[in-house]
Amino acid sequence: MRAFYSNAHLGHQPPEIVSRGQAVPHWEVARRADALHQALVKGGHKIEAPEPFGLGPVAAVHDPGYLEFLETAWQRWQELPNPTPAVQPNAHPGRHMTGKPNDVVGQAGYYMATNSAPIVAGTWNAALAAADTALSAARAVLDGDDVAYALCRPPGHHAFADTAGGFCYLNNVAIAATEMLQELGRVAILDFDVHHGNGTQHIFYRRKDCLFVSLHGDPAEYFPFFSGYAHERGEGEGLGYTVNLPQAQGTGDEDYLASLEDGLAMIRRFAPEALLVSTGFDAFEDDPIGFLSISTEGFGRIGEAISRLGLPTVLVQEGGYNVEALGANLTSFLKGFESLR
Ligand code: SP5
Ligand code: ZN
Repeated sequence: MRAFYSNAHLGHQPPEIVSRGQAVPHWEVARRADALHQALVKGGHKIEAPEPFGLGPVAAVHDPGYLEFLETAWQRWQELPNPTPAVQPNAHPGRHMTGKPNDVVGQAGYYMATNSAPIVAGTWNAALAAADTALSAARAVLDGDDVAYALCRPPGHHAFADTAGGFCYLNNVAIAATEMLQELGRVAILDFDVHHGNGTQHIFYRRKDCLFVSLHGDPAEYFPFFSGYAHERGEGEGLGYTVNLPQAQGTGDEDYLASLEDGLAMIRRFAPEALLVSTGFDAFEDDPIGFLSISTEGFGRIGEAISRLGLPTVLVQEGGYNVEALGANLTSFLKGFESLR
């Protein structure tokens, strides 16, 4: 299997974030990518640097004002009195506020949905490289590979067209899917990260050429809280092309795999020409910010179940925060996936 990885992520070292009113070390750390990379090396996969695709495919998904903010915010923040090394918002528009500020502090609140996506000096380059990584894997599959893996860091599925949030800046899987839709009539995205892929859902919410299926912790009790409910099914022509399968806290392999089969059945019925998978390992039983109880072996069974679709597949890395277990979980997943190829 071809795998894509860029070390540009090393420039993205986010500082502490606030969780439940307390400053805590960020979970989305560079060592995550090292662990995943090592697992790929051990597995004998061919690892390549991504091609640069330029801003075109990124701008096909994201808002121009948002992209300008991401690119310039860190520099503008450094010009504030007593600047901190990271752009982090402290004032967000509420439900009834629609103004659009010029000031970088105001814009941070406008363009960031959470405080957990700080922008540091290397964030923009890292996010662009992660998008290129997903695009390179998509290109490999468009050119005839059966499966390709994109080791993206930072992750992407909480990024909306015009907002960062939840450790994400550019929506890597949405950018790759949009690129594939230039050449294909229909693609599906399956998201098994433990958090609802709220950004991805919103980007495709009104479209019928991209089916979005997500399994995640029940948002009534868990981040991202405000979307991922079963009643969200798409809008307009997109009605019926978004499928949310929320899982109760503590759900383990057996129940999860049964629910996954329901999602896979919908993908079969949709009959896409290719599949993209938002591959997160934070549904793991020992994830530090997890909610579900998937075992390392369970990820192998998830890989096998997805592989049984028999579709050309682009695997895009999302979350997973137990750094010690990440390599084993990726290895198990890929072994399960490749066992049927
Ligand atoms: C890509 C991805 O997996 N993003 C995850 C974003 C989760 N953000 C929530 C962070 C707050 C977690 N606080 C939990 C405290 C547990 N001790
Ligand atoms: Zn996650």
